[in-house]
Amino acid sequence: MKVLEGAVAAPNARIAVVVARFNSFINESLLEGAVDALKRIGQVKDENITLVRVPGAYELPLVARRLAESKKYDAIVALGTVIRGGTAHFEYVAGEASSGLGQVAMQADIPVAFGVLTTENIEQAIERAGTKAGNKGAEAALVALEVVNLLEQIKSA
Ligand code: INI
Repeated sequence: MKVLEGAVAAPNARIAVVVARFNSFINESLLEGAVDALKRIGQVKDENITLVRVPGAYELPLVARRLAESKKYDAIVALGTVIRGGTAHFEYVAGEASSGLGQVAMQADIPVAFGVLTTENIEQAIERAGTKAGNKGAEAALVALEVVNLLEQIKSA
């Protein structure tokens, strides 16, 4: 049986990390987790990581698309936090971020990891940004590297 499964270390990978400023106190922890995971676990070189800041999660897909189209990156890690408020705004922002980033991955044919928290409240976001529920930024970064390696394996299988 042939099994294709990507490793996590990707020393030659070129990664763009796109992070939203909205809810920045959470997003900076996601970013810290993502960069730590890329470098320490993924062995990605500092000079091969590009950080891009955008206003909010709604802007992630367009900017991710431009980055993907530049062909300068093997994967994109998108980071943001959408916290439910009293209106339907949450649904629109979270929905666009999610479906937009998915579309970018499919159109550009590179991994676009979804490191966007969509939570009911601030506590849930804090829990997922480096406290008791781990760090979703780090998880997204590692997923991006694994899929980069998996796609490479599929190509050469
Ligand atoms: N952007 C976020 O990243 N998270 C949010 O929770 C959020 N809320 O709730 O409003 C948010 N809004 C801004 C949005 O991403 C856009 O920047 C804005 O609508 C302009 O396009």
